[in-house]
Amino acid sequence: MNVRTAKLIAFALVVAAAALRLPERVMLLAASAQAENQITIANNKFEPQTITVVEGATVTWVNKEGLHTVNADDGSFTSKALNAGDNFSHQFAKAGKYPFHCTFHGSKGGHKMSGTVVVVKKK
Ligand SMILES: [Cu+2]
Repeated sequence: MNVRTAKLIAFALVVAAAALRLPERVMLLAASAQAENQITIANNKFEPQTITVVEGATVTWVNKEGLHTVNADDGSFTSKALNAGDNFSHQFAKAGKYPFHCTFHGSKGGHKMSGTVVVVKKK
């Protein structure tokens, strides 16, 4: 083949590769949007410790290791004991501050393994 044909083929391959990668990028975008309302559980900590979400949002706790619980200090939500790989989700309908803790490694009032979900009104 001549140089011109080779260049055309190379160009077509680049376009095809870019087109094939598109669904992967869309999935990455979707994943990062979801991660916004996510709290990771690892090393006997909630990460982030404080999360701010909008009314109606669902927060998901993802347990990466150990045995933990997610209990609202006021009892408005309680998870079962979560093993590594388990998730827990709760939807927050009303604006307010929702402190929570792990019953095994923390306690009410922000002691040790604990965190806060701050729910703000929709604009
Ligand atoms: Cu714990």
